[in-house]
Amino acid sequence: MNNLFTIRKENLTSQYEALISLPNKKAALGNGIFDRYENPVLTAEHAPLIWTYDFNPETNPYFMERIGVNCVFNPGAIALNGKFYLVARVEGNDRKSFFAVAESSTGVDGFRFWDHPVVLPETEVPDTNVYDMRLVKHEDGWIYGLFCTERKDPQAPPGDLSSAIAQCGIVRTKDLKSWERLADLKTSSNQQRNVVLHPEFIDGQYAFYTRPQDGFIDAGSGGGIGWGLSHSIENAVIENEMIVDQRHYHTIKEVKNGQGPAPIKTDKGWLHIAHGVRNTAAGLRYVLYVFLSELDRPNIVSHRPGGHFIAPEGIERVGDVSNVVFCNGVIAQDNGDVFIYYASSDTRCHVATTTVDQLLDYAMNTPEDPLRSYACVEQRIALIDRNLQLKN
Ligand code: M1P
Repeated sequence: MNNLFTIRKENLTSQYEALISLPNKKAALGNGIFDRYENPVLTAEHAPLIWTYDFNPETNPYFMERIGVNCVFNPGAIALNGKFYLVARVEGNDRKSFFAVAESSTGVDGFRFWDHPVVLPETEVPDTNVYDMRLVKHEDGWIYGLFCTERKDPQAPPGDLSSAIAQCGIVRTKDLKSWERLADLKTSSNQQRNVVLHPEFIDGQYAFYTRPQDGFIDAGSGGGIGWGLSHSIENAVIENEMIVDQRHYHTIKEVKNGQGPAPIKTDKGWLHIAHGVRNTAAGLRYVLYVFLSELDRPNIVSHRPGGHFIAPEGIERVGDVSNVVFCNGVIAQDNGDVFIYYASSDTRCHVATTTVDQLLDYAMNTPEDPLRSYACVEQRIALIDRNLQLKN
């Protein structure tokens, strides 16, 4: 066996093991709403070396990378039997994404990918690209994964090799190992991304959060977080789609928005984490926001804390698609602890921790966006004056 092969293999293996065993610590004093952590929980470097290198010295004498991984982001999340699982979007150097399961016993560090990525069955019309799985333990007993399936737009004019149609693919599993593909969700919208299954039946039907759009990137005259019901999950069809949370001029969600993970059930209502997008001279800026909806009517919003909940900071601001935070995975434990998995700049995955009580306090006591600078100043002066009174 040649020396170069052995040295590279050994060094890369110990570097990989050091990365996986790196303990993660809470970052210094946060904002009281959630805690960030010092290290990302998953990155391209967390891809097992057996995914990317050929370990045969005969066929790979330089121990050269054969099939690279570009980034690991936008994970769905679920807790099973006391362990934390992320079903991450892994993007190869070839730009195609696939899903892979990473497991941890702490939820904040030690995430290790299983040996094999998810084998996602195709439908009759194969997906070109799949991404952003939302995992939901539904009360029917299945774990569902709703994800975006993207195919070339058949109406694209010749020479246009970018236009795509995004729709919602659906799979289900009991163990995250074998996955049954169901028919894609049917709605009347040209484009559907960020579709999420509500964990409970509503009026005996499956309930979906949707995001109807006119174009692949642009909301056009559509957009907003939608809602619809379907009698079947095997052949899910939404006939009536209503908008639950609209886009709004001069807010963090003026260009588009989308439901994040399935909402968390609390005694005060359903807690939602969503993303909002606005345009800037530097391109689109994605932030996370929170809202609360009624317990019996999850499609009716009761509280809308103004502004962003998490915005990209520091290293999070830089990546393949910079200035983006995106969340499609959250784990709420029975003791009230909440693990929010978010990705930054379509490149890596992070965790933020908080509790259901903190999130409810935030959702119910943060004032709504008053939509005008003058009204924002009034809102802030009211806070200052109350504080000054307490000081005196
Ligand atoms: O690049 C930012 C995000 O863009 C899309 O989200 P949305 O449909 O809301 O614009 C998705 O492709 C998402 O994966 C990506 O992180």
